[in-house]
Amino acid sequence: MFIDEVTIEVFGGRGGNGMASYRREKYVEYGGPWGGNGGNGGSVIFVGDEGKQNLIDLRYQRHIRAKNGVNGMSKGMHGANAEHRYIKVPLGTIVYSEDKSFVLGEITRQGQELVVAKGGKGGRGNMAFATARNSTPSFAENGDPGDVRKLHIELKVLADVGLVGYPSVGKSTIISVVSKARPKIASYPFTTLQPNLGMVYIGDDDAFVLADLPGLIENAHQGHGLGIRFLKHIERCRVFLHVLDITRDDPYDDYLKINEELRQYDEKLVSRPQIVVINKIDIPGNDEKIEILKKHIDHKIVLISAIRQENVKELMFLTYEMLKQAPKIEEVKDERTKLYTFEASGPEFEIEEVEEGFFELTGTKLRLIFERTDFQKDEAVKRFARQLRSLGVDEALRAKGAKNGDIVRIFDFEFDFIE
Ligand SMILES: Nc1nc2c(ncn2[C@@H]2O[C@H](COP(=O)(O)OP(=O)(O)OP(=O)(O)O)[C@@H](O)[C@H]2O)c(=O)[nH]1
Ligand SMILES: [Mg+2]
Repeated sequence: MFIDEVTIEVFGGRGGNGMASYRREKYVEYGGPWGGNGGNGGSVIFVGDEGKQNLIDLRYQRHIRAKNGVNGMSKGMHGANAEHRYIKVPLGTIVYSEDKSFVLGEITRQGQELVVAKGGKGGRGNMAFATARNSTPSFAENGDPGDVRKLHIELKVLADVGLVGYPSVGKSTIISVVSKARPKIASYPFTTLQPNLGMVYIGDDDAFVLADLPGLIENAHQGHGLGIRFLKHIERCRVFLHVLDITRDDPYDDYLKINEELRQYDEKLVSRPQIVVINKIDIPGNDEKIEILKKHIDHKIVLISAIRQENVKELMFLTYEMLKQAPKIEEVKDERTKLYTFEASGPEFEIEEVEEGFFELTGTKLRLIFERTDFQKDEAVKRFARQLRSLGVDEALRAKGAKNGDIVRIFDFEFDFIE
């Protein structure tokens, strides 16, 4: 099965909590704070891997979690950072937000990394809070939660050169004689149901990636045949090998129709460098059709017999030369989408008066300091209150008309408002 679209959920690990503890030593009467920091949570990281051909692995692991950081310990020991969770993905993988309104990034190179869910920072232990004024703080910070996101993942095959043409013209036969790819070959249409990639070596050091694609037919862009589903995989080919079967009734008409399909899908595709490959010349009696093609087509034309491997090597050399001249294709510039980093966005805090005397507080900064607070500890709660004050929350509440005894809800907790 060829999977090129999948929706998954990723979870960065939670940061470990900081520890609140004290030094207890025989000869030290008042031991100082001695709680270590929590370790950072692991991140979920995609890594480009040439060996992967499609997204099938993700299909079977829709929820990907990285580990939590280890909590801080006493005796000043810090918790260990959690290891990151690395997920291998094929080159050409594009990571979108679930609704596809944003691109988080794209993997185009072997070994390239993309953090798709960042782990939370570890909380600081009480050791870290000791100051001249408060030398024995009793509280520590909780670790931050990791990112949690739903993502839409799409693969657009990254091939340099794409074989396009009607079904049964011999595209798979060509890739099978120039690379190690071994797609199914048969005389019925739509033998190829998914893109096949093959490396074509030119001499000792040079190579390019060739893609064999399912055959196109008229109105493919409207979903006919295997249709549009695979057209996206040729978007990023820099050179097309447009394969014609000389034994068909009117190969020139085929040529026009396929080009029209490309144009309908994306105007840009028709201006890409193209070599017209006339295949099956081992079958005699088609000279007249060859003359018509030569007369009407402006692109470079190469005659081959894929099955007899005639002129196929020469075709690959020529393709390689054309590829070297061909313009680079920009990385995903999906006009509908813009690059987005998922950085926490939105106001630091917001206040809504849900009903008379009942206020609900939300916001990004507020969430962060809330998550870090250990509400079991008096001193930590006091610190939380101070942080709210310096954020300007108290003042804003008062401005909204909050009075003594009103209730203020902050995420999971409710507090009394005290003037
Ligand atoms: N005589 C002759 N037959 C060929 C040649 N190349 C391919 N064929 C035959 O044409 C038929 C179709 O070949 P494929 O390579 O499967 O064609 P395709 O373009 O990949 O077809 P789809 O995957 O359906 O789009 C097979 O029966 C091949 O053996 C050739 O050079 N000469
Ligand atoms: Mg095929």
